[in-house]
Amino acid sequence: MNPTSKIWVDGDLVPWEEATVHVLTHALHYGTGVFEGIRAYETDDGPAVFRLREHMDRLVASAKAYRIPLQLTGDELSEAAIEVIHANELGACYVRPLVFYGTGSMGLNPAGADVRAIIAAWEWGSYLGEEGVRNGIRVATSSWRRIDHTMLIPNAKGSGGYLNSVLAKQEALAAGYEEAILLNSDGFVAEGSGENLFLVKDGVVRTPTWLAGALNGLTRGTVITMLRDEGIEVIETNLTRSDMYYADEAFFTGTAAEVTPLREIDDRMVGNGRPGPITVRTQELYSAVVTGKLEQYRHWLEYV
Ligand code: PPE
Repeated sequence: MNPTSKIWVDGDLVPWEEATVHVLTHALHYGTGVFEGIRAYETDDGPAVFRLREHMDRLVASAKAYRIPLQLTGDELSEAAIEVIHANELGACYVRPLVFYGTGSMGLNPAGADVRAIIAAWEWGSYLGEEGVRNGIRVATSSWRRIDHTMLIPNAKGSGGYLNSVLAKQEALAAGYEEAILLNSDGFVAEGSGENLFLVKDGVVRTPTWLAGALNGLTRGTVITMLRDEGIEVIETNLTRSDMYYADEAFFTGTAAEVTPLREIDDRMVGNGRPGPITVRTQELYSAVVTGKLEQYRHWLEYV
């Protein structure tokens, strides 16, 4: 990771190396934070952040769900993100806001700890590798099940919840795969460790509903809208492990991962092992949308 010059910390732009926290930060001990992942892209009219306001609204909603009294609005956070991109003279980049309990309280009850907010931005290439974006990645079903609605809040991006994703990711990498797919506690497919999953069978696209415990991904929503606008049928439904083995095509979506094809699932080739036509079309459309090439989706871009 290449450091940039400034990070926004509680309203001020501070030098990268000075953006530090105390070791008794509540979130460090108990995972009491919520975060976002946002990307900006180069367009013909300069850099633009993709669905900035929706990401910040989700951050505010995550904070509310975990009862973190965040005093900033979606608008204020959006402005701050733009400020960070400007300050670092970034074009295409990844933006990481984090809201967390700081110091002032130890023990599980965070009351008394200050609520902190930071926004960092840096250049971040392909999350699952250039090669993966072109030719697809090899994934495996995790032995870890996705956190569910009875334990945590799967639709919130809560820091502590990501220990679940980290376990799944480490397990997949240690076994020689590039990414994990997590089933939920009922055995239905939930999502990747940091991506939503789509399967294509006989020209129809299917993806788990958010009730399966998947994050209600903004990229997922973007892809569903784009594909439906193209006249391709997209169904949100429960999916099983065997649905993955019978799929003609499979791909992940996420802000970081964008649209990444899967070429093998649990050592079974997906289709003919090459990214299929709907996957490739989805990649093309997504890249056109985020770079402002398609007029009808330009309202999703916030120009820097
Ligand atoms: N599921 C999970 C568990 C998840 O973390 C992400 C985003 C998604 C689905 C896709 O959501 P969306 O970005 O709104 O389409 N994961 C973020 C963090 C990745 C990381 O390693 O950190 C991201 O893509 O920015």
